[in-house]
Amino acid sequence: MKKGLKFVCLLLTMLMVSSQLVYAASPTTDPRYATTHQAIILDTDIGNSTDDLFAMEILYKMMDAGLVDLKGVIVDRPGNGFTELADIENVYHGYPNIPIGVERNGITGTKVYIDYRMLDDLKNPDGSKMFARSDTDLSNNLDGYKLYRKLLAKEPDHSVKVILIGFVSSFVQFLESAPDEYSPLSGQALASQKIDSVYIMATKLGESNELGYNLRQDIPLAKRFVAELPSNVTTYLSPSPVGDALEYKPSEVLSDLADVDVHPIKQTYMYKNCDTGQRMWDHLCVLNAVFPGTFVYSERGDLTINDDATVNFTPNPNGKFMYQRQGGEEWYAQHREILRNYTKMQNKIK
Ligand SMILES: [Ca+2]
Repeated sequence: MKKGLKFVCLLLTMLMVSSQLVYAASPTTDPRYATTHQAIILDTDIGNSTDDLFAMEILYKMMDAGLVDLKGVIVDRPGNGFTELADIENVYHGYPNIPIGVERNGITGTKVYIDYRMLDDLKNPDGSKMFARSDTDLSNNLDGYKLYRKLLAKEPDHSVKVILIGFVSSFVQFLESAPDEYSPLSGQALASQKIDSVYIMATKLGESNELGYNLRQDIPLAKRFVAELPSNVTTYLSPSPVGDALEYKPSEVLSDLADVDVHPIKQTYMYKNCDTGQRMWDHLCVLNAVFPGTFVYSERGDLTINDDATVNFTPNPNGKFMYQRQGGEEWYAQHREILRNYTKMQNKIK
């Protein structure tokens, strides 16, 4: 059995034995436990905390294993150098042709905790770039909301999962977009027709009613996001308290990457202080999307956002929101292992 496939089986087994699991059937034979070639659009604020890098790392390796089909990456962080990081990621992991959408009108002025844009400047001893880039002139890339429209228009109905691990500027612009050359549908109608579900790292539900980092940067925008999501698109929140207990120490990261000389995560941890109190939040949205049925969620409900950066979650069997619940000690031990195994796993040679 190939190393990648073997690991996926191990991962499924680990998820299966988790005390958090709902179902009892064998995950390796039950399609409820993993997706196959699941179409995904990733929307990230890459270039701040490193957990976006781990979410991407996992997605590319899931591509290698045939679990997902990453249709596009939206970089929801305006400013020079962030889109280039997504390009470095695509190229490094062997997927240079995954399109990248750019947010040019989004949230600015937020604190960048770990600025790893220097990856694009690193050189090999012979003067060549340490991290290769695609030939694409990124200044011509589509706006993020346009890329949503272009990608979704081509996909079967109710087939795409959207993973939001940053701000929601591009996604809201997409929801509010008008018919164009890609689709005669409005953004909301396109979302309702094409998107299966949304996975967003947001709120502190389960611990408090705080809105959380990603949404509180622009509360009017967050309100539009919640109000304009189509009612048939179930949206799974991954509240920050779930990831708060998932620490991946810089020393462990570097140890797990000891066998490779050059890796975007390794060089980030070598050159930057990553001991900032960050935890591993974002990749949980990926796991939630790709292993449906293996996590425990709240009941369905409605979400409203208040001006004081709090939320109200009101149970409603017809509500479009659910939130992931925190695991126990055993669950966290297993999820630390899952994360570390993904880091250690080699990309498939293409
Ligand atoms: Ca993020």
